[in-house]
Amino acid sequence: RKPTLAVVGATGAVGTVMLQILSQHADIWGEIRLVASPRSAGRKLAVRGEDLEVLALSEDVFDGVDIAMFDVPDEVSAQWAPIAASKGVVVVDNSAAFRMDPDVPLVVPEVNPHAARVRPRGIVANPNCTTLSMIVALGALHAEFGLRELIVSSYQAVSGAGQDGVDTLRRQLKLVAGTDLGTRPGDVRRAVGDDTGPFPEPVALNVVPWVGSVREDGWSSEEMKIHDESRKILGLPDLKVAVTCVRVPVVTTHSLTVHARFEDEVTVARAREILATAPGVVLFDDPAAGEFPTPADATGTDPTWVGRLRRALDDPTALELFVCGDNLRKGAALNTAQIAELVAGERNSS
Ligand code: 11C
Repeated sequence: RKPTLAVVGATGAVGTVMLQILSQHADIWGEIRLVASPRSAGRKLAVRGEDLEVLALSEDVFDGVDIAMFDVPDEVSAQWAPIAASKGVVVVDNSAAFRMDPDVPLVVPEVNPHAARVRPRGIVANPNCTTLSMIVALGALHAEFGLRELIVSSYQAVSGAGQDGVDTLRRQLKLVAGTDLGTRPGDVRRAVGDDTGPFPEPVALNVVPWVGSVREDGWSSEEMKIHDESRKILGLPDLKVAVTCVRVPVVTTHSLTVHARFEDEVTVARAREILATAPGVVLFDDPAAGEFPTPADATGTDPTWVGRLRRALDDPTALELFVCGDNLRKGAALNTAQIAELVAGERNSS
């Protein structure tokens, strides 16, 4: 029997990409059940070329389900993932609710696939989209060189804040397009007014050094996620991670600058070989020919794009790089689907 899959949060921005991915990947699933809040129940959505009716989230929708992919707010996952797991469902959860739970593996199939097999709570967590936008490339470099320290800055797309983030940028762009705004103190802020949506400051014609909510000692929740999740995924509980998260006026694809320090001296030639052959990574790095990754290239694609690879000027053990990853695909829906496929594959291999 082919496994039954539930997609919980099927109508959201990430859920929509999940359904596209299910229609594009090898069809390993038997029944697919689409689930959302009662508000969206009854809608029809296409998956695998078939229109399916969305069911309201309830205990009964998990009857007979083998694996469920959740993309819902943290508090909905916190409540419903354990309910589904108690019915024997393996939950692959894309919220932050369980990522740092020691009894929940945090999995990136290219980096730590083995971790998905040990799941005492019946839940496997999917990392944050910013962590995911860099970790496949860093995992490949770590396997070769042994990572000691990361210093990263993010350039995050507004879709990380959901549809509200995208709508806010579009609204603000209309207000500033074709003007000379950005030339006088406060002019962008006055044009945008209080309409900053999910962001603390205007995001059009601006960069905002804040993502997420306030944590202790001046850190943001997003920065803490990158710090803690990188350590857990790479299995390096003492990894030094310095991170600053920044929102930029880009719709899709998170980018990061990375300074990565390793155990011994590194060469760019060997790093290039590793990145050029690592699954899930594209090396796009020929500045003389105008080639380096940007969100405009990476959006809608699966891999982590890497460019601007250099050895640090003052440290032969460190590399500098620039990475881009589609925050809705590898950053969310794709990695979740890959984990679900990995778990489904255990049935054939055990
Ligand atoms: C953003 N990365 O770009 C965030 C959203 O922990 O999966 C991430 C929410 C999460 O705003």
